[in-house]
Amino acid sequence: MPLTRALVRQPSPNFADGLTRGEHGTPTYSLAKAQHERYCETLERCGLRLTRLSTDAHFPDATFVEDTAILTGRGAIVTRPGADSRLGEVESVREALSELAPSLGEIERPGTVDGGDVCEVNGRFLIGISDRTNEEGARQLAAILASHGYEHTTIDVRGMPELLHLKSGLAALDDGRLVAVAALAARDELRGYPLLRVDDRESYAANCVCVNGRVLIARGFPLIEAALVALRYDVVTLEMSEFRKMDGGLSCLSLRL
Ligand code: CIR
Repeated sequence: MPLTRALVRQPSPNFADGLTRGEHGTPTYSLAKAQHERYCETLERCGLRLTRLSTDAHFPDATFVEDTAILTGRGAIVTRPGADSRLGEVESVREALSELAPSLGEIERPGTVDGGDVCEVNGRFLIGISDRTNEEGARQLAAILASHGYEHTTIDVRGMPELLHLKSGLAALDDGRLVAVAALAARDELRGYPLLRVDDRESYAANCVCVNGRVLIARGFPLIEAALVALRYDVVTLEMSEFRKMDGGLSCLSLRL
């Protein structure tokens, strides 16, 4: 089934006040806004109709909408983000999703789940346990998914501090191939999947997004771009420098359904 819609939220003027490990400098708002606009245009070119949520200065990380919900082919699950400063982001997302998809449930306290820890591949959900997604949140999510016929695998990434979320180092393409950083590619939980291993120098680019046959990747990572082209994927590159400064990747800027 092709994707038809996406929720996005442009960065707010105080975007730089969001959470970050600060490894890549301070973002420039005007640049982030321009990069976000290119991202939105690309989603539209891939056939998606966008719902644009409004910005709210109380939530400088709210442009990373992916963390606030899990979308499945059968409906949506609103999360409970693991960072306190992000908890309130879900309200506007819940409201917007109520018009677009049936609700399958919500993650409840004391569970926490960030959507960046959840990767669907061929109807199975890989759920990362991280500093943001706790075991209780993963358990609740797995139970909701199971009640709608979905299987899951949990992957504990707490020993991998370089990954904020599971999907900081992992993506699933439309055909079931995984794109993964070396440390994840070696994990038993991912054995058996066709897999493209990302060179350590390009680990940021593992977080790519497949939309209706196109693969969107961060610009400036020639090895992964060449590898995807060699495998005959239709690759689109996007400048992501300002979002990287806030520890965000391509997938976190939209919820796609
Ligand atoms: C945060 O630390 O929550 C944000 N600055 C970045 C979230 C990125 N989200 C994602 O990778 N799914």
